[in-house]
Amino acid sequence: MQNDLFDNIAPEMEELAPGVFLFRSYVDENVFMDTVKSVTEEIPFRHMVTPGGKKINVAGSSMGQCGWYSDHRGYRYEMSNPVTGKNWPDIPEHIHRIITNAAKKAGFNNFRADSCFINRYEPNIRLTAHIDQDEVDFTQPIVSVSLGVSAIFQIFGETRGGKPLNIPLHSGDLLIFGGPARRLYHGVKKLDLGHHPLTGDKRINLTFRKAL
Ligand SMILES: O=C(O)CCC(=O)C(=O)O
Repeated sequence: MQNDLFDNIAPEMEELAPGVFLFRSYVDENVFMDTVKSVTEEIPFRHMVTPGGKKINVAGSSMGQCGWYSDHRGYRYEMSNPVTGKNWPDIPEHIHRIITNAAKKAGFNNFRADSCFINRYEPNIRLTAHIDQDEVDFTQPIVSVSLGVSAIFQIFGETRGGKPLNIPLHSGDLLIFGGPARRLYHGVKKLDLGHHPLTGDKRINLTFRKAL
């Protein structure tokens, strides 16, 4: 009874639209930032290119059993890092626990990520609207964690146009989109000039997926 009352005052999770779940200030930013630092020491952030040869403005790195990759051969998941030939670093078990628990709370009971793409946004950089469609099973959600400078995440519809749902994401927020929202266009608005003690003028986003 007490819990119900408390949950109503400070809900841990809000469903913003069908399949879109927001957990404000949910993660310990330092714990996630430590993982980002150790992964990017091994695999520094880099700008990949699209299959058409355009530089991707958001720099990326990966951890997990497989890593998202893009070059002239197309968008895909790679079982090892094509640059070094080595496996991607593992997703630490304590990070898995946090992500899997959040997914369960949103009703995704079988979610265990096998891939995490780490995005780094610099001031004025945006992520154009896209659908994540290189994964095998679209019944699995996407779980995203934001660190550092705040940004506006946008969810459109089944096309890029129209009025988006704008979701401000701050450091420590966790967002899940799955179910009816899994195959909607989404992107991130141009990053405003800002400062955060953890990341300076940048924003980091970790996007956990079940890709295989
Ligand atoms: O940076 C974000 O909040 C979202 C990232 C994203 O949509 C993606 O990596 O596909």
